[in-house]
Amino acid sequence: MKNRSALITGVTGQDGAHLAEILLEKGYEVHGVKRRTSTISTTRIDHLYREPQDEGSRFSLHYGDVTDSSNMIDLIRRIQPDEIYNLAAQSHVQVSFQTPVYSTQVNALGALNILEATRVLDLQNNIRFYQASSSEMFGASTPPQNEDTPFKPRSPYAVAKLYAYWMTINYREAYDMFAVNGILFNHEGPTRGETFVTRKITRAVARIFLGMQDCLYLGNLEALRDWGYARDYAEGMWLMLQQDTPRDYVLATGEAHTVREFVNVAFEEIGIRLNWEGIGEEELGIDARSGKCLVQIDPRYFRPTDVDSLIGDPARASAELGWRHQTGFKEMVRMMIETDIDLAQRERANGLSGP
Ligand code: NAP
Ligand code: G4F
Repeated sequence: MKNRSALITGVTGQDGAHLAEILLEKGYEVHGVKRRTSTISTTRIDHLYREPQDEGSRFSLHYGDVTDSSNMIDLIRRIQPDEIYNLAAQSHVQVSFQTPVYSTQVNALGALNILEATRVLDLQNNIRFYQASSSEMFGASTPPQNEDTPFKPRSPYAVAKLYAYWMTINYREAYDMFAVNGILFNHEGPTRGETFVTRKITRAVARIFLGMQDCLYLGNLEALRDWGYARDYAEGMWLMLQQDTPRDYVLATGEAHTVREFVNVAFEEIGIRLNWEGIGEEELGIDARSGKCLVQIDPRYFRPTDVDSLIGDPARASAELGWRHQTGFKEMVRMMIETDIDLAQRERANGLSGP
């Protein structure tokens, strides 16, 4: 019997790599779309990849870009996957303020290019489509947020994601396509991009522990986020495409912490308790024992408009998908710190950076 097949855009990213691993474990043939980059971008998926000529390999990579509609048509025509997961995005909210047009081309029109490719190929009723929607779309809406909460986006990233969200619904309604939105709250882990706040913190704490860095510079410490573990969320994406009827789902833990709390927990992992002194841009995180300043505010990390508070209500996913996050907040922070200490030790051994 033929294996089920999936096409993943954004396969080199945090979620794409987790999803590819999960689908391969489930017996899928997995096709990933990878952009041409000047430096190697496949470190998260290298362990999954065997040479294409290697018989039995169920994982293939294809060069592509979601902004190239002809490329999307060509890939979908050749692969004819059972499922498409559109995870490709310019996924950094702050960067979207500096690159609003580009972020819209990728995050909004990228999704449309895929949906339209399935339609022009007349495959809209053969392929199930997952769109990586985001809790960032809720923006200024009061928490807890669920599938019925109004959207009040606060960034070019969120506005672009809303376009893709509504297009996904439109293809479901207009063409009877199995097309769904996973509205995912923040999810992290050891393979999270290094410029997102959680990984930036755990990388810095690991390097401070090893004497390779003196201080961590951050922006808004009061932002409240519902942080889960990425691999749990990738399983939820798959579950959404296995249902009898297409529906949109929120995935979240239901528990939230401020950036400041994340910093405190991360430093506790290396035995440091922080005292916070001063206010606003002058606030400092001081090592309670040594008196050393370990955290400072850098206004460059403030956003023109930020999202204050995201706390998800995953009740629908729990009732209909049987989905629940498996990994707790502190366990995830510990996992990230341990991995980043290992990484920093390897960097030091290779002479990549020193005290
Ligand atoms: P990520 O690590 O930044 O990965 C983004 C992926 O998209 C990378 O593989 C990137 O390729 C690829 N990409 C960017 N532009 C592309 C283009 N024009 N064509 C094809 N591929 C392109 O993001 P993530 O955390 O895994 O998130 C996955 C998706 O979920 C994103 O759509 C994100 O917006 C959404 N989301 C994430 C979260 C979260 O908390 N992680 C929450 C809600 C929604 P390169 O490796 O070449 O850069
Ligand atoms: O880690 P962040 O950059 O994630 P953000 O903006 O919540 O976006 C992430 O989650 C979304 C889901 O809600 C995804 F759709 C999106 O793709 C991405 O994965 O920032 C979290 C909070 C913000 O309020 C930010 O202002 O942390 C605050 N923050 C404080 N200092 C910082 C920093 N963020 C970053 N990146 N860097 C800082 O130094």
